[in-house]
Amino acid sequence: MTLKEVEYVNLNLTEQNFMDDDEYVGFATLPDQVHRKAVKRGFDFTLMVVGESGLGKSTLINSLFLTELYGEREVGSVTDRLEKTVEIEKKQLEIEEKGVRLRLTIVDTPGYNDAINGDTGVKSIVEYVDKQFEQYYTDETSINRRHIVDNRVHCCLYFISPYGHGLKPIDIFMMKQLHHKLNIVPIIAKSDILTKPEVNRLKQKILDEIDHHSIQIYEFPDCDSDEDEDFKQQDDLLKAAVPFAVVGCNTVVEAGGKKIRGRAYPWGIVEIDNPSHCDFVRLRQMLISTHMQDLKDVTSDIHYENYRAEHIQNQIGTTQRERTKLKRDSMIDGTGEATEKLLQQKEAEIQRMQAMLAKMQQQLGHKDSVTKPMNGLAKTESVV
Ligand SMILES: Nc1nc2c(ncn2[C@@H]2O[C@H](COP(=O)(O)OP(=O)(O)OP(=O)(O)O)[C@@H](O)[C@H]2O)c(=O)[nH]1
Ligand SMILES: [Mg+2]
Repeated sequence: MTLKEVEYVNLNLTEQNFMDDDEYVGFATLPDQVHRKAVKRGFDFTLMVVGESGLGKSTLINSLFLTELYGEREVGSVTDRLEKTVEIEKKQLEIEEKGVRLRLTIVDTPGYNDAINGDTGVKSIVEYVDKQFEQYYTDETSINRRHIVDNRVHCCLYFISPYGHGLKPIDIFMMKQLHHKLNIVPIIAKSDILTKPEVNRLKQKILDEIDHHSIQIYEFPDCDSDEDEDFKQQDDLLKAAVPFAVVGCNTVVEAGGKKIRGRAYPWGIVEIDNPSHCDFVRLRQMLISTHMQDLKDVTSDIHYENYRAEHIQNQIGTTQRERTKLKRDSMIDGTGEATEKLLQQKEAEIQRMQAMLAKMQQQLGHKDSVTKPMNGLAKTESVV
């Protein structure tokens, strides 16, 4: 294409060019088309809660979504809600707001405990996350790819104890097991037991330790420069709130004739929806109204690509071993025509996968958002 032609194509199709509406090419409706299609298809989002036992994980997810959704229903007695989670529980909900459907999956995990089930707890959670990637990969590479259900974990709320002095060894270990697989959003649990200065101190301590141990938590994207001042201010407040200090509860208390969701103590009420009491509202705002799509994009573009690269690399390793074995056997038994053909097939397969990896590496290299080391891709050279 010549330069002149490029200039022609770049002409702005505004009213000056086309006086009559009928003469528009029509691609200005593309955003509407994309919007309509997305609304029709609905949205999937999977949230996981992880952390030590008894920190209020199940309570918080109930506070975040379930109680509101089942608002009409009779709330069970308090003891119903105090049970310890003993296995990974997946809860699925469909929420509809102004015609937009959201399929929300909440993965509640059993809390671990340094002494008792630390290792097995960690292992089963990591396995769960990997299994979702594996399923997605299988679906994506299968012939019928039309109705893939995305169960990949898009966000992990990691609960940190308010009783300690920062991260515990098990927290560091667990976050390191997970940080290249999903978006970790750290949470200070049960923050009602801390005073404001204590919360601030603990937040800083946790952030320092996260940095010191090179743990990669979810990084909030920079705000677009064309956003309005109000939005930018909200965004700054959100970023400054990490790790979110939350309070969870499923009880409604009466105060001054008003019904409030909160925890009633002899000395007063902690309102979970009050931003000056805790960061619950900010966390919900971030998860639902402002960062859901970014969490999904990072999952897909970085964590899943990491998994895919590692997976392809493992496949290359297996095929290379098969090829070596074939070669060795053929040296002993002599090379038949069938073996020769098989060897060529293996060679072609290895080359195809290596090309795929190189392409992924190149694509990811161009993305500004890639700040994390690519687990799988980093090893590419040793295999090729
Ligand atoms: N003070 C306070 N107590 C809370 C809070 N959230 C939950 N609790 C209480 O903490 C206890 C444990 O809550 P759960 O939600 O079962 O904790 P969990 O993290 O799911 O525990 P596991 O299922 O064992 O992993 C319950 O008695 C809750 O009422 C909170 O924000 N502040
Ligand atoms: Mg629980």
